[in-house]
Amino acid sequence: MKTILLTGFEPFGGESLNPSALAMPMLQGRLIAGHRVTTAILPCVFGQSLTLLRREIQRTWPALVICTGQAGGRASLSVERVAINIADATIPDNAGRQPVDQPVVQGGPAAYFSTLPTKTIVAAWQAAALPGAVSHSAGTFVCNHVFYGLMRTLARQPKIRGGFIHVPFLPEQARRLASNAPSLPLDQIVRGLEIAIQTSLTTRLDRRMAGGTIC
Ligand code: PCA
Repeated sequence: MKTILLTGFEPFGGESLNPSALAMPMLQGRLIAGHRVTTAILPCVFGQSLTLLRREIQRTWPALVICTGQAGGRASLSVERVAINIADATIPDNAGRQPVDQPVVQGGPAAYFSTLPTKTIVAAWQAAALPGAVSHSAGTFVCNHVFYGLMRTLARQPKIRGGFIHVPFLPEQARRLASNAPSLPLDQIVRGLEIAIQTSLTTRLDRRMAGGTIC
């Protein structure tokens, strides 16, 4: 049976949980559009995260790869459109590494685009009453690093579709912060990822639609 590789990240930046990791056991083994979901949790560490992702791609040989991570402060599920060749960390990763103004890949192209049907995914989220948007920046921390490395790997494997989705804080994380950070319950995050997988497997050409984007 064909496989889908779905990844989340371990907690980072002083948090004790990461919604992208908590969603993984809830989707592990799920059958979606004739494909079996297999999941992995990546370390929030430059380099190691990408090594593990590449190993999982070789092990599972998936038809689709969606990596996910937490974007605290965002109110919507966001499907990232572009990965950039910059690592510029404002905090250390979980191994204490903090690259500043460095390329993800020396000599690599400035950017890679997601090959997910981004606008169609947002339309499907909206139809399911989930907050969703296309994002044009995955940041310059470990998520963008993994996203860039993923798309570089898949550029040589054009049959495998892939991309990155950021998810908001959980309500319990937002409550712990003094500010009024936006959040989304875990069951809605899981439903959103399920919809993104389903849509990616069943949509060949992305639709053109204005709006629904964040920077
Ligand atoms: N979010 C971070 C890294 C891990 C995660 O879940 C980011 O957006 O780069």
